[in-house]
Amino acid sequence: MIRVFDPRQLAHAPLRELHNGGWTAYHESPDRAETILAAIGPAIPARDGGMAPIAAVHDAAYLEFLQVAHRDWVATGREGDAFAYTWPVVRRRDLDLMRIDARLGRYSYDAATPITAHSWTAAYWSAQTALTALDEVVRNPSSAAFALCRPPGHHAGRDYLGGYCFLNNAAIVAAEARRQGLGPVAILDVDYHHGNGTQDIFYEDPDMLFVSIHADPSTDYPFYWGHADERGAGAGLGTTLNLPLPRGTDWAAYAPALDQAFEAIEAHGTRLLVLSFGADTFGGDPISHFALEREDFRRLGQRVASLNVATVTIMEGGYATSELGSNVAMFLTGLGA
Ligand code: SP5
Ligand code: ZN
Repeated sequence: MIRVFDPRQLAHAPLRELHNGGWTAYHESPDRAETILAAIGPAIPARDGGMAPIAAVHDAAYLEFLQVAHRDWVATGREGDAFAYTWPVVRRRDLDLMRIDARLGRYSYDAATPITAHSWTAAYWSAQTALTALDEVVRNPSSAAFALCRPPGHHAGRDYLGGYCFLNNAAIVAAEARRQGLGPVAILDVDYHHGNGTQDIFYEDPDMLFVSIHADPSTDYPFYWGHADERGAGAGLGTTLNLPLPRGTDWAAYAPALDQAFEAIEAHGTRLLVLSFGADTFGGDPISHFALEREDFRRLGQRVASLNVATVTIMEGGYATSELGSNVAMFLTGLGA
């Protein structure tokens, strides 16, 4: 199986994040990707597919903001990484504000996703890494490809960042695959956290299936999205399937949800699957509360392979850095080739 990794993704390295009311070292660190690469290599670098597939998913003003935000932050006299502290949640209006703090609030939904001088570069090459993996699957339709992406993407929406995510790699690949006529396309998200950005982007889309297995948002980030009663809206009603599971979920409890997800993916007539893969379902993850073991990632890979559908796997979360490489390698072993 082709692995894609681009070193320009490593340039994004925020110093710290707000976590449980204080500062901690940033969990989504560059060494996550380095340790995965060491365990799974070799990988090919990303090819530059340009802005068009990114602009097909994200809002133009948001993309412009991402590129200038840190520069504007510094120009205001600030040091370090940029992040918001005020959000327009009450009586939102489309105000065209220039103040960097107003723009940070307008284009984010959490305070745990700092923007550095290199965040745009890293996010851009993360998206290109995902697109290159799609391209590899297109060139060899029977195959699967793994995109070693970071920063991750599934919390980012059309015009907002959050959850360590800036550009929604899975959504960009899914939209591009559909544009190329590779559909029906489905997205399966198995990161510990609900993929709220991906869900939102396709919420009213009648022919993009989004299925997510994740920690119950009643107890876990991102709280406001990912509940079982969210099923899509308008023409997209029924094309979103949320399968929240309680803290403590192990493989025995996880596997039936996976069966349910696969039923929906097969019923959709899926010809191309985009898999948002997070290894933060691991029992040893420092910010998560499922109980999958190393061997379970092989089982997960095998179950995905048994679908017999062309699959682009995109790396999302996973923060147990010392075990992350072997967990991802295990998953790829199960996925085959
Ligand atoms: C891509 C991805 O996995 N993003 C995750 C973002 C999670 N950010 C906030 C997590 C806060 C977890 N706090 C739990 C405390 C555990 N003791
Ligand atoms: Zn996650």
